[in-house]
Amino acid sequence: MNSQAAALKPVAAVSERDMANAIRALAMDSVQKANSGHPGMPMGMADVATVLFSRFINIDPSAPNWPDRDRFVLSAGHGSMLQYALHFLLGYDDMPIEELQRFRQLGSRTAGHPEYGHALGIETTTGPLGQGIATAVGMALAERMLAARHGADLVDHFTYVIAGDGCLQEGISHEAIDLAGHLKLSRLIVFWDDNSISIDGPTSLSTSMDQAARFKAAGWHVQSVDGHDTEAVGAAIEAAQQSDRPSLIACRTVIGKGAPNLGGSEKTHGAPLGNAEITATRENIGWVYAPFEVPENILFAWREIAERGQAARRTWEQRLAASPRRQAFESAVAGNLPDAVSEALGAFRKEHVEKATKVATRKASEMALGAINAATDLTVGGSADLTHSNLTITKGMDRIAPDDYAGRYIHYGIREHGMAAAMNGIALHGGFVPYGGTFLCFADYARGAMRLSALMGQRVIYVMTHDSIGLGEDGPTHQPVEHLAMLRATPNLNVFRPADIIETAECWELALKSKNRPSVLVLSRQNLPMLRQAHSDEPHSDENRSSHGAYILREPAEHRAVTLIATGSEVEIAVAAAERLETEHGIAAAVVSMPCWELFEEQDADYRKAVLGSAPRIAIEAAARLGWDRWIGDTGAFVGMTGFGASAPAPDLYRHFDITPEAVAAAALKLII
Ligand SMILES: Cc1ncc(C[n+]2csc(CCOP(=O)(O)OP(=O)(O)O)c2C)c(N)n1
Ligand SMILES: [Mg+2]
Repeated sequence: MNSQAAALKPVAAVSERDMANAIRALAMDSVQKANSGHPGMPMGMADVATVLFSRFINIDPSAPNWPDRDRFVLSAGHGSMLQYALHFLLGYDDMPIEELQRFRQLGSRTAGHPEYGHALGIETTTGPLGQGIATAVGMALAERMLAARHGADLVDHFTYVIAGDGCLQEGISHEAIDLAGHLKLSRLIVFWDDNSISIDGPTSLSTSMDQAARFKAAGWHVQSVDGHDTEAVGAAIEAAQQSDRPSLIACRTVIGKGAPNLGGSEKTHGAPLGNAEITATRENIGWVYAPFEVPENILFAWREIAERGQAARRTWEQRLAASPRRQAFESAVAGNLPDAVSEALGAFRKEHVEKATKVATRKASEMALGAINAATDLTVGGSADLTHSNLTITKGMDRIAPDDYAGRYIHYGIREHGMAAAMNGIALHGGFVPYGGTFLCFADYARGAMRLSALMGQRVIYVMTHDSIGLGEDGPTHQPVEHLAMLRATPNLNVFRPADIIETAECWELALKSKNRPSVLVLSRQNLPMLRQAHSDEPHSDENRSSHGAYILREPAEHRAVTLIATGSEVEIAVAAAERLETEHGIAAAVVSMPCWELFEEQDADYRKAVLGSAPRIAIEAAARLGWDRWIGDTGAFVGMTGFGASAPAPDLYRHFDITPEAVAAAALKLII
């Protein structure tokens, strides 16, 4: 609690209207001071938010991460001042009034849009419209799954979302509401800020959608209320809580409610109201206080909500202390992998080095997952309808179904974007490590949410198979070319492209251990030989060599004349090229396997220098060149794709696009002779 709270005494009865007007005033004053921001949405939804918080929500600002708290997601993230005003009013320690006065300024906690990690109590980053509601679906699913494992006395909370017209117009909302309706996520309650306004003007400019019918068709419980009628809103929330389905409460509101001249107009969406209109609004709503001043009695009413939450949290803690599930629950929520995972993967690597197992890396991933999922139940898998191509399900994984959340496997349907956002929600909620599969090419469809995994630093693992022209006959629509560059350009995302079964197991271990970073496992459809033993001085070692990002797989006896750097399926080609150069031309070629650029970049300069060497370098990757110049330098060469792929058997395509040992050897000869 911040210091103002302690001295507060009730001085007069406070109405919900007064409480809501505090939000309105703080929103318009902060936006005016920043000369930037969105006052309309917070002013329009102030009444709904007040009813939700004053009568229903269970959160404790003094313990913002209490596991059984209700989750609140401001999907319409441009209305961030609603969230910040709430946090100040509720008394979050890190949200004194000065933070509202620094709205949208460098280093403040009150960023333009709510950002996870910037301030306590922000459950997820929002702003890209539609992400919040789709992330909330993952949170509500995680709640049901955790409750199925640990019981309702430990896990029993709601996920509340405020979504605008924009969130519901975005395509991702369709994926999200379809999945939530199907899975009967009854603890999900969405308030639609139904104000018929977006940036360009009335929503009638671009939509005739009957949203209530759309949600009903997806299996939701749907109500419609006047969003300024606090009794109606309260009754709707009660009914929603009773429903056995996810709920939409369409709240008819006036954007910028309270502003006498601009209210109801798109002009309040994303610009300060201006001093004259702010003065007129103060008069109109009877707010007699100075900018950023909230009278004690109103603050007190808000802080009572926090006290109620604190009491609920304490009762819950008593239940936890007495629960036989305490240890299991705490360890799940902490998200620490048991040592058994690394031990199992170590044994797995040893076994497959010895057997020289030759499989596609997608198959290797399935095999590694078999070991991982047996060693921990933190992992929950899934796929966007490509389970038997991505190979993401392992023995004994029961599926999640409507009314049955005890399983570990989620059929996300053909909804890559919804899957990625749901995985963010599952990771943010806590208790699980989500992984999910699709074809690498469809990373495009998941991109918006993948970017947020990275921005929020969430341990979400993307299993992306069919990673190049090596997928063959499905052709250029399915053959990723530019995707590795796109993923590698994304900050705080580890992109792993393992070359064989050993690297696959190593990369899985690294992904699981990256608690604050998402990972993409880029996997082949075609079989790949085990390379570690045959071409390395040390066949099996306990060391996870992929953890360096890149390492020397083959060091020639002679001083290197050329270094061949490759990832994934092209490491095999590099090795064949090195052998050819040596036997046919007497040229000493080193091979560097580089499964993860990002981790290699993090190694010290000496290690990087030793791996890359001073000889000319050639990079080989069946993808776009973009980015490779970082590693090959001015004097290097690249063997890979220069345009889209084609439809044919994979070996024909490698020949057609000249990604072969012969082509690599020829490039080497050209470089060094
Ligand atoms: C994916 C995405 N596209 C575009 C935007 C830019 N944008 C921010 S708010 C907004 C309009 C939102 O309308 P609505 O949800 O009705 O909000 P209201 O005007 O009612 O506050 C747009 C297009 C965005 N934030 N995210
Ligand atoms: Mg709107």
